[in-house]
Amino acid sequence: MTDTSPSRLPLAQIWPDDMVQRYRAAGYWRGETFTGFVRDNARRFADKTAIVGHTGGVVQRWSYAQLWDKAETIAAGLLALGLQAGDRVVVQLGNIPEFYSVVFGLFRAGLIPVYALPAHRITEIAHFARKAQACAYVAAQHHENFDYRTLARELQHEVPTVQHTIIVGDDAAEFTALHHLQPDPARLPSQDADPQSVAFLQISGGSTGLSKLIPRTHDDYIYSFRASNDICGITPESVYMVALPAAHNFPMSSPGAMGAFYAGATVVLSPAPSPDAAFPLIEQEKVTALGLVPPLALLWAQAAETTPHDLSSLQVLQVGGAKLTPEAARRVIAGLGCTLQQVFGMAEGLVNYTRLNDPLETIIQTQGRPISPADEILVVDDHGHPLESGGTGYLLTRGPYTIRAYHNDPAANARSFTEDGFYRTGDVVTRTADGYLIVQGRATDHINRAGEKISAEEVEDHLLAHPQVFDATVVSIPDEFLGERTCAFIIPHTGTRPRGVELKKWMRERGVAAFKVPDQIVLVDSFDTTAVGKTSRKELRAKLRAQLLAQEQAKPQG
Ligand code: OOB
Repeated sequence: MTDTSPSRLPLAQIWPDDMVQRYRAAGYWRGETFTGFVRDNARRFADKTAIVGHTGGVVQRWSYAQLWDKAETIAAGLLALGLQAGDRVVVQLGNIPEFYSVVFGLFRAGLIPVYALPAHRITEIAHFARKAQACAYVAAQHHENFDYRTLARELQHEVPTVQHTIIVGDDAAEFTALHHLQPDPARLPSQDADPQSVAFLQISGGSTGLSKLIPRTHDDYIYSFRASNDICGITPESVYMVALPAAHNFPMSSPGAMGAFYAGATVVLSPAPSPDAAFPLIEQEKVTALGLVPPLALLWAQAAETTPHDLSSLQVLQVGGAKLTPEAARRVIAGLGCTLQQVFGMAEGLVNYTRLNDPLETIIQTQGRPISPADEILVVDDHGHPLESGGTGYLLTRGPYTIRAYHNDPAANARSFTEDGFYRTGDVVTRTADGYLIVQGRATDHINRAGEKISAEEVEDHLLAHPQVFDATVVSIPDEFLGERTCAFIIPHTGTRPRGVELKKWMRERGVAAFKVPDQIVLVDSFDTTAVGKTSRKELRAKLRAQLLAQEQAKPQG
């Protein structure tokens, strides 16, 4: 018999003792926990508005005291179902207030959220649940015309450790509705979690194959957003808007909703990142700060020129997740008229910001500098030798809020970390003499499609499973709007000619996030590997990309 019971082993994230001592002595790690700071703020800011958002078209306004009450009720309800401290729970919710009551409820119960994006489908959710050995799944009934109850059925069938599904919405079908949980307060733990323990698992962009799980501790994550608050000017008076998906690390913690809650500020949830959805809310709630990916920032700058809405409350617009070119930065500043802050971060840890009072050219030309004086930055050449400032090379980092290992993934850990604990970010950067980073590109084959990270290898695997596909190579193509788009080169099996639309439909039917479906599909007879030798996928990708771009440029305009 196979044992399907989730492991109750504590999740660990190991920094060497001397570093732990150093980070504590410097005051970076203060022994705070998520539960601790929300409980404190429920007292300090009891009646102040913590969250403004919509559930099913109805406006919700929760005070800090209400947020805490809801979190406690959810915690006691989840524990009454039989979940136990340390169990993992996959959370897949859109930008609704319940995202935070559920997450704080999980923290209060000592449970570990695994953050999925609403765009993920069964293939990804089942992978996260297996990797994390999750025993429960929390999802919205619907989001953007997708019924997550169907996904829940498949998930419970495919991953037997997942014993419970909790649905946010009126009709939970055979599952448990969030509002029908039966709280058993006697089960609530009397002590908060160990600040050095793992608080949650975040999802990596995934450069090779499927996404990895990123364990973040209370101490390290809270430090990252407490320090971000100082750099980004977040105070109790701030109104921070979550326009990108709430589960993404950028609107979560840079400084994100978590930074805003920590400060006692107000978080406003935009149900979608479009100007149509967000602009009225900015005017109504007097939003002061928010983060966007570059394509959205450009769209907003354009829409701001003709909008009837008053956006003058906006003080800081952060842009990150993908490269903002200097030209785009100028357009964003001209269109929105507030302070631009570039954010170069990663769910694994390291976050860089341009500072609000930096000279304009620094804000336009660089992706900022690290949060912490304790962030160690190495820029190395092909042989791993550190370069002088001004040199361009691979970015490696370690520090008080950068992970030392992925969860349950020895192969990825061997690839992604050096022996002395530096994380290989996979980014190619130039470091200026004053310590600012300029992102030049990626060393690995992941595609950054408007801030959404796609593993070429993962998409190739799906395409190769198609009966008419003999071979597939997926590459990124520079795109004016998205930054990068995906193109799949396909060699069909002899005698077949699959159509692009069919292959795209096939991808969707395999239950993967829509953003992974290739934007473009090109059929080819062979990959003509003679010129590059048969060894390097990387060279092949570069060659196919160059060929396509040359063809596109040769086409007559118009
Ligand atoms: C953020 O996090 P992830 O984990 O989705 O992606 C990290 C990767 C980085 O390694 C880099 O390749 C790229 O996204 N990236 C940027 C960038 N910000 C992120 N590339 C160029 N310029 C930028 N400004 O994307 C993320 C996490 C926290 C805060 C902000 C972004």
